[in-house]
Amino acid sequence: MSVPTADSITRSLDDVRVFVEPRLAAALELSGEAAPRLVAAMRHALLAPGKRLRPAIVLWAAEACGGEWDQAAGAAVAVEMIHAYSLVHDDLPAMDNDDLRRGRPTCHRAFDEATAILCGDALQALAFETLARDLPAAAAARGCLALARAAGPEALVGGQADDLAAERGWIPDMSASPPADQVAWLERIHRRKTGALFSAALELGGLAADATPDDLARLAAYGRAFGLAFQIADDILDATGDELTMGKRVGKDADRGKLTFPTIVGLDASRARARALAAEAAAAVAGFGGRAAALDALAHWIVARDH
Ligand code: GRG
Repeated sequence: MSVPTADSITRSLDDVRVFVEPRLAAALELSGEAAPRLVAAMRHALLAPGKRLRPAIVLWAAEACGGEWDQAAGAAVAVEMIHAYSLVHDDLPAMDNDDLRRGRPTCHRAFDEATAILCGDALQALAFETLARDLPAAAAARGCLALARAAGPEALVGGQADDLAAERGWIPDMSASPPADQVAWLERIHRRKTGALFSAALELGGLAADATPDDLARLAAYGRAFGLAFQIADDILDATGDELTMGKRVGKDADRGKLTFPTIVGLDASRARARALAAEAAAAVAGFGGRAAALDALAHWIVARDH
């Protein structure tokens, strides 16, 4: 498949936003039992202008497997809720202590710390409610299992906890270890902290479209390569991007002396690895043919983006 232009993937992501954002807003139309300040914080976190990569991946995975976007809409909303919750908690003073997210004040800045904690808690629970309600029963059960694993102690939360442990000196410092060990350690963090949710998004899209085991295996292979490509690109952008385009603080990894791909292997080798992984991801879904055009385009774009 040909390498996409930045314009074509931007248009495809725009289509996803037009489809998914009203559904995100509708998911937050809660009964009067939900506390108004909490709901306002949830709206602030979930409806802020994100790239909506994870919902896009859910919808495009469903499309690759011959499904319709409508079948996968609830799964797309659920994954974005988990992602938004993780960003809110990651930004908290006890974690990264950030002021800017998606070009806006972070949740605890716009509201307060306690409300931001509760906002994350509520988004996480609502994600599973949405998934359980919107998918057919068998797909919902498998989908909840996949999402719970991706969000849990062996993935998102575990990766975050180890990242924090390294930053705070609770585990031995890796900086004196051989570069290959540092890369292996970093990949293990990213596979859990970032990659697992992308993999869950792919699986959920497949499940919503009633994918075959072979199709799910292709999506899983795409997810493994894509997740790492995304993270290497994110590390490169943290080192080279600007705050205005990114909508968040940049250079913070270097400021904290954190291990990143560019600090271990340099910018050129990081770019080469990210491009190789993008090609690997695209190859994994080549068997879907034209139905995986968007996933193919996304893999190439993710390593060439500027935000
Ligand atoms: C607090 C349990 C818990 C986990 C936090 C998501 C996360 C784990 C930390 C965020 C910090 C970070 C830079 C993570 C790696 C890359 C990442 C997830 C970036 C944000 O994703 P994008 O670029 O963001 O898709 P938008 O805002 O466009 O959705």
